[in-house]
Amino acid sequence: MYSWIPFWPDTAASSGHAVNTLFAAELALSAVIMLTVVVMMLHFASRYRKGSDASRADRVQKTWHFEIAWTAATLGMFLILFVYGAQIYVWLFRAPRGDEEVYVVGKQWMWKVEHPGGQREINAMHVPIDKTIRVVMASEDVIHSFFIPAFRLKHDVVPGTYETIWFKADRPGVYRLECTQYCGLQHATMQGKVVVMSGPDYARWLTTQGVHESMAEQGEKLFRAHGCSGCHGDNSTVHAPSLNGVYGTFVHLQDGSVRLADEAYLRDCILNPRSFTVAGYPPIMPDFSGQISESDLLKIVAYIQSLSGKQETRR
Ligand code: HEC
Ligand SMILES: [Cu+2]
Repeated sequence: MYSWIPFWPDTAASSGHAVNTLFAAELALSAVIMLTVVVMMLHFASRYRKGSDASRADRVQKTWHFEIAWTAATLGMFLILFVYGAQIYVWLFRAPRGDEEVYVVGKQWMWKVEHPGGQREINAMHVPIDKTIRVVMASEDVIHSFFIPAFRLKHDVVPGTYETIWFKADRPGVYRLECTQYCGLQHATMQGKVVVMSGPDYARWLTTQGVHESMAEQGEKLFRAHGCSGCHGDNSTVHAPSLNGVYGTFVHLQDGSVRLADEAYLRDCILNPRSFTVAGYPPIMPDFSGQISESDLLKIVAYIQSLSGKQETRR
C-alpha cells in the first residue's frame, strides 16, 4: 500500500501492515502540526518584520485561554496516537495459540531454529504463508534481539525466560532476520533469513529435512533420562502432579495465585521450582537449573505440550 513511497521497506506480514498504518498516521499528524507552526511563524515573521507598516496597535496580551486550549488540543491528538499505538503493541506481543510453532534459541552468535517435527536450521527460518506462527524464544547466553524488518517485528530474547511472539506472513519470499542487541564481538554477523513459502512448498520442505524424531519424541527421551518420569510418570508412587493435559490450563499454586501453564510456566517449573509450588503437592521437585540446555529444555516443553494433544507432532 505504501510501496510507492521511495525507500519504503518491504512489508510481508499482518504486523507489518499495522505498524505501517500507525507510522503513516504519526507522520501525517506530525506534518500537519509542524506545517501549521512553520506557516504561522513565517507569516508573522514576514508581516511584522522590521520596517513593515503592519499595524502594531491593540496587541493582545498573553491569554491563558489560548495557551491552555492549544496545549490541550495537541496533547489530545498525541494521546490518541498513544492509545492507537498501545493497542497495536498489545495485539502484537500477546501471542495467540498458533497454527504452527517454531522454537528459536539465540546464542553467540547465531539463531538456532527448531520445528516441532524435529527439523533444525541455523540462521534460517522456514514458515508457511497465511498461518499464525507462534515463536517461542530463549537465549543460551546474553540478551539478543530478534528482528524481522519486513514484519516490523522486534523482540528481546532474554536469558532465563521464554519470550513468545507471533506473526502471520502474507507474501512469499526471503526476508532478513537480524539480531539488534549488541551481544559481543561477532554481533554484526548474527543474521539470517526468514523464508515464507506456500503451504504445499512448506510441507514438502519439512519432509526433505531428513529427521527421524519430532521435538516431542526427543523430549520424551529426555524426560526419562533426567528422571522426570520417576515422579511424573503414570505409574509413579511419588505424589507429583500428572503432566497430562496441564499445558494451556490454569494452575492453582500453594500461595493462592493462579498461573496459565504456557511455555514460560513449564520452564519455571523445571528451572525454578523453589520459587512456587503447585497447590496440594509437597515441594520436592528438584531444581534442574544448569543441568539442561535451552534446546533440550524446549524439547521437554514440547513433550509436555504434546501430552495435551494441543500440538500435533509433525514430520
Ligand atoms: C522427586 C520427584 C520429581 C522429579 C524428579 C521431577 N518432578 Fe516435577 N514436580 C514434582 C512435584 C512434587 C511437583 C508439584 C510441586 C511443585 O510444584 O514443586 C512438580 C511439579 C512439576 C510441574 C508443574 C506441574 C503442574 O501441574 O503445574 C512440571 C511442569 C514439572 N514438575 C516438570 C518436571 C520435569 C520436566 C522434570 C524432569 C526434568 C521433573 N518435573 C522432575 C516432583 C518431581
Ligand atoms: Cu545477538
